Amino acid sequence: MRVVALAGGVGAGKFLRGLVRAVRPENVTVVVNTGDDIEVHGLHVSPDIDSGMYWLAGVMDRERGWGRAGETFRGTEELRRLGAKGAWFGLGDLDLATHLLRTSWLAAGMGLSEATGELCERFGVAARLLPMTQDPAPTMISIVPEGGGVAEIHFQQYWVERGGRDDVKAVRYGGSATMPGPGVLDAIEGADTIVLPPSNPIASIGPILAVPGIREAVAARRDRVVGVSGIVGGVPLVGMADRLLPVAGVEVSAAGVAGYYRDLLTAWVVDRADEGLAERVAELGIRVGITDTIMANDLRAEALARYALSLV
Ligand code: FO1
Repeated sequence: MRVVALAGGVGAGKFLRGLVRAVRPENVTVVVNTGDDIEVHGLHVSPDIDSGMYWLAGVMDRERGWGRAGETFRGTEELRRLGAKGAWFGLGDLDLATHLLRTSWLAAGMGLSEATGELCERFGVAARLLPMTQDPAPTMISIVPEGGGVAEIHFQQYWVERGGRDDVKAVRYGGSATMPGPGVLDAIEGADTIVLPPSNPIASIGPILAVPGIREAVAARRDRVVGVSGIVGGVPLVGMADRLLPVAGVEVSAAGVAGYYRDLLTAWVVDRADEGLAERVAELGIRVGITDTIMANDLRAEALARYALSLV
């Protein structure tokens, strides 16, 4: 069985660890959000690619949710001491190796997709990770700064530099002027099942769907698409979805997100805590699955992945 997952962030990372236990990793293709990518100290940082890669390689920091386990930040501390612009973004010392290698390959003319494949091979990741696009596609957030007016800033400035505390007025996806990365459309067209893991719909999945051709390709396979809600009991399991969903006019609930994806889904998995929303989801013409969606460990993630796959 060939499975494609659209992914970004912690929820996807946990889910992918379960997915490669439910399906042979060689048969899993992950289309990854690059809207979070940012250049820091001249280095190309791809947080969601690295997140997927580190989670699948088993070298992630489970508690922090991003970066490497056993990480130190001596380089970043020194950069801060030296007043480096951009040192608000914490690059771990182990993580730096990834960014240095990737950046050197990109500078030598390699594409982001090939560089991702090379890194995954060296990290022993058997699943295929494909950047949604090889073109720059930054997700931009319009905020209301203290002095008033509106300012548009990079997603990482909003989330990391400013701590996600601003009032958000709009989200703009950079991918709308780009084309899908190599292999992305073929993977979607050839998949037996397409999964939307419990990732942030606006910050992680939205940018992927905004790359011209991807939403259409997924919608064309709607009968094979299953998603898992990352909102449980009206609260996101991690991250800032509660702050971004209302900007897109989406209710912060498992039913609200199902509505946001309604043209794409054949089935939607909600947590037992949201059993009461099942009827609303079913009214959208979407099959509802109810199970325990909290992925406390790989076994729970595997059970969730198996359950989601069983619905299509
Ligand atoms: N998140 C933070 O909250 N603070 C950081 O300093 C930070 C650095 C960082 C460096 C590399 C990387 O791959 C991820 C990093 N993240 C950091 C996580 C990242 O900002 C977001 O959580 C993701 O982009 C959302 O998926």
